[in-house]
Amino acid sequence: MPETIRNRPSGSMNGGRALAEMLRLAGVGPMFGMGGFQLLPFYDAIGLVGLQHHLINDERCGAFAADAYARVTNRPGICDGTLGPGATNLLTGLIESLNGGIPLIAITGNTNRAHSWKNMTQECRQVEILRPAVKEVMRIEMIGRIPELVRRAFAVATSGRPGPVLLDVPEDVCHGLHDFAAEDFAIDEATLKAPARRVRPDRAEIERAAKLIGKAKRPLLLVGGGIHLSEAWQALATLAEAQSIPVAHTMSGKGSISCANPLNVGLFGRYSRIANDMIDASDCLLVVGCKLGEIATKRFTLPAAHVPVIHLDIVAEEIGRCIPAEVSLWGDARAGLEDLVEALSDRSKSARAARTDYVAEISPRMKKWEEEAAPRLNSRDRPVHMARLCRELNKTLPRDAILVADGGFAGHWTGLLFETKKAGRQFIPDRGFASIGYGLPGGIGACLAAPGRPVVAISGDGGFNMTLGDLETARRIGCGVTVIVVNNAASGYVKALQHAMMGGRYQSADLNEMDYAAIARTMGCGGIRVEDPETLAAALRQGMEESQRPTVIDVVVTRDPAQMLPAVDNRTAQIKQGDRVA
Ligand SMILES: Cc1ncc(C[n+]2csc(CCOP(=O)(O)OP(=O)(O)O)c2C)c(N)n1
Ligand SMILES: [Mg+2]
Repeated sequence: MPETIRNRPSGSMNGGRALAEMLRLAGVGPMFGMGGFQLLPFYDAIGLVGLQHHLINDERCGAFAADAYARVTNRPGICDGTLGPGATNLLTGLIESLNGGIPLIAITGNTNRAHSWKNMTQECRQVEILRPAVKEVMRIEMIGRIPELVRRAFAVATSGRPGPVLLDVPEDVCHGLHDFAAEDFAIDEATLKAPARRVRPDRAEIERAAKLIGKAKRPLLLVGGGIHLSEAWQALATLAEAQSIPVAHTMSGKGSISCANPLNVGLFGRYSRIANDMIDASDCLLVVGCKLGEIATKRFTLPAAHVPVIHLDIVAEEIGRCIPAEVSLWGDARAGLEDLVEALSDRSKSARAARTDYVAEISPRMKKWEEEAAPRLNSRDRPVHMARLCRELNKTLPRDAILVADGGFAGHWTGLLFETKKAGRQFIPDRGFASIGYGLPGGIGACLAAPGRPVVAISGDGGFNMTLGDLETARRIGCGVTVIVVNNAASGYVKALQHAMMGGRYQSADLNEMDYAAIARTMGCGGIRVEDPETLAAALRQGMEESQRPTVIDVVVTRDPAQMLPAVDNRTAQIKQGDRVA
């Protein structure tokens, strides 16, 4: 074990203390949870060992906050829940992390084993309920094994495709005493951050991929969220620039290269600027850290079957799952991209020369798209047009800002229109599970992960209502997050679909007209209501200047369900019965 780890305790201590000592050794950031009897010794030890923990008003929000913390840092986010309802409330958040490949450790209290299964209060089969929501469950059956199992939790959370781990702690394990030796407390530093270890794809497959790319006239990179987990931004830019290969990205893959990079062709899949057309005309697709799921493939209609696909992924069985791969590169994204750069290095100059006309297409096509979209992007409409809101975010957010986007329209509009100014995970949508309600807690987690950087969260009014109680959390912990509420007084996505597909018969789709800025002010937060798009930039700046308390910017957007769908020109959307448009 590395020498850098010092101050290891020894002697008799309870399980809760041992757990906290291990998390201290791991250098974890702020944790999120709500206490109960079973984990009390752990809570007591948190302050004693100098860790930070924040009471959250809903455990699901704790898991979301930990997930966003992990996305910013690539270090496991930590959340906890007490026996029973505390544990089951974690479920939705854990699935977000599982599907998104996000390293996270959840700690749950469980019943005292001397009395389990005798109608203990709040008891349920929580381990079985949570098992499919995590990468691995570790039930701690012996106090003395706490250090070993915490070590393993970090190893599982940060290795391969990262993911959430559940540490289930029976009451008697948490409260009981054990004599620990100093050397029990050790941790492998490599496992404290994803990726814990990097594995390189097969050399022969790299050569086959290089050959395919080498002879392609119109190769295209399709990049997903794996790029951020692997921190492969530089390797991607080097390959793309050395070989003149444009880059398209999923929502989670935004920031794979800066949106301002001339090789960026934007989002592909359900919504696209020019990327889907580029896919159609491509003769070689290089897919990196992307599962090619429903949205990325427009419900499995992209790409056309004849285009050869090279698929690079850390999960072997993900390769070829949705789209057959001509070449399978099983390994870490950064390592695989570096190997491709090397394998193609003697062909760089000729490749760039051969693809001069190809990459020269990008700028005029992106400009043409922008000109067509300009009336919406610059719209002075009242209520505010979503495209205008996105443009104001692009103009106002500084280079290092983070935008957290809730499920639903907030995510889809910004997925298409938000532009990062540099490479990195600066756009955080919850595309693992796309639950609404991620925006505010995700904003809290991102804020704590990135002190000094402006964090803006964008959420629908429905999603915000779901988690409004945790505005109190943000206020209490002095978190300067700016929360934009896209206020359409509706479960807008549902209403837009009912408009398009059900002949305008609206069922359970309307919300009350509310002023969320006024609610925020009542809760001791900043609150600004925006009805005029010309005042958006000033409101955003004011929100970002507040570093000690949250600001809610309530943006009144269209109530017309015909105008809600997040295509750039939603009037062109052709919806057939049974289709999913958005
Ligand atoms: C927990 C959860 N329930 C239901 C959905 C389905 N859903 C997707 S978008 C949406 C509308 C949410 O309303 P709001 O947050 O106001 O966003 P809007 O579409 O109005 O912008 C719903 C219900 C979901 N994604 N997550
Ligand atoms: Mg809404």
